[in-house]
Parts: sequence; structure tokens; C-alpha cells
Amino acid sequence: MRRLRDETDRFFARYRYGMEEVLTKLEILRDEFSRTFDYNPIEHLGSRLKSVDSVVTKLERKGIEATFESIATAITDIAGVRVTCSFISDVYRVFDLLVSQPDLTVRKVKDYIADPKPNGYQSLHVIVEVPVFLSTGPHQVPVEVQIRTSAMDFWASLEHKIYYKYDRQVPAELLDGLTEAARTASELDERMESLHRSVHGMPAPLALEPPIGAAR
Ligand code: 0O2
Repeated sequence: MRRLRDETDRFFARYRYGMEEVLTKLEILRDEFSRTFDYNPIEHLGSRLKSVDSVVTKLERKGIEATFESIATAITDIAGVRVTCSFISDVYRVFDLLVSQPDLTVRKVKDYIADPKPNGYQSLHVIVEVPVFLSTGPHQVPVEVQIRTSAMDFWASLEHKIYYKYDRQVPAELLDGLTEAARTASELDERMESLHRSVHGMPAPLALEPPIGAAR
């Protein structure tokens, strides 16, 4: 039992190290960006390590038996970092700055901003692999980075709470209300983006470009 606990601790520690590496990269970008341009594209940085319980629940949902190997293969969001930006253009800017770092490997991109989920969820997700250097040598650790605007984040936190409060069986009228609120949040993002561009004398984009390789 003790051995299993130690092994579990070591297994999850790698994800924590990976998460810290990615957080440090983002903190450096935020700091250097503010010094160079007197402007900060990152409003807030957060992180969380998925609990053993929710990893096992997610595997059960996928119909996979829980072993260290199956977790490592099937669950790519044990380490999660969330970046909140003021403007949609900053979301893509932070994404570009992060994924262009040569020691990171992009495993998967899901652009729920260009292509929102049916419930209205918007966010840009990228799974990156970051090298973590341990006594046994280098290990590639997957970290899920979610980048979104404050309006998208506000909506997603409320939706998440409602989803769990109703144990995933959310009443239809609440679902409709949430989808409507997502539309309002998206309109607010577009207006704020346009104001931001006017203030900084930037031309309006024809369309905000989704990143290359984004899943549609
Ligand atoms: P939690 O509690 O936040 O950790 P895949 O990894 O491709 O097999 P998955 O994990 O559904 O499938 O991928 P996806 O769509 O990229 O979602 C990963 C995470 O994005 C979720 O993790 C949520 O954090 C967030 N997310 C996705 N869809 C929604 C949504 O409709 N509403 C909200 N509020 N968040 C969403 P978890 O593990 O589901 O949850």
C-alpha cells in the first residue's frame, strides 16, 4: 500500500514539475512583455493539478481501466494552466509566444473560440509537452494550457458550477440561459476588441486568425 502511494506521488509530481515549467514561461513572458511594451496581455495566471479521483472518474467515463500507463496515455490534462487575457487578440498573441518556444512540443490544439461548443463554451486549448529534467533523465510532460478572455472565463466558471450543482443534468431553461449568456459574452469581447484597436490605432482584422493546426 505504502509503495503504491509513493509511486502515485512520484507519478503526479512529474505533472506538477511540468506545470511549474509552463507557469514560469508564462510569468517570464508577462514580466518581459510589460517591461518592453508597457502593456500586459496576461490578466491572470492560474494552475491546478487534477486529483487522483477526477483522473479515475475521467478514465471511467472513457471506459478505460486505471493504470499508470493508461493514465499517462489517455489523460493529457492532469497538469492544467489557465491564462486569462483582456482581449481576444491577446489570447492568440500569448498562444503564439508560448508555442513558438523551441523546447515545447505542441501535441493538440482545440480552438473553441473560432468554433465554440454547442453550449457556447469558448476557450483556446493547447496540450504542450515540456521537458522536465529528473535524476533519471529528461521526461516529456503534457500540460494543458487554456487561454481565454475574462468574459469567457466568467461564463465558464459559472457554467462549471451549475453543471456540478445539477450533477450534469442541468434543466433546459438554465441551459438556454447559459447559451444566451455566452452569446452576450462573445458580443462584449468583440466590442472590447474593437475599442482596444481604436485606442491603439490598430486596423480591424478581417477575421481573428485561428492558429495553424487548430482542431475544428
Ligand atoms: P475540469 O474539472 O475543469 O478539469 P480529451 O482530453 O480530448 O479526451 P476533454 O478533456 O473533454 O477531452 O477535452 P477538452 O474539450 O479540451 O476539455 C478539457 C477541459 O476544458 C475540461 O476539463 C474543462 O476544464 C474545460 N471545458 C471543456 N468544455 C467545457 C465546457 O463546456 N464548460 C466548461 N466550463 N469547461 C469546459 P474537465 O476534465 O472536463 O474538467
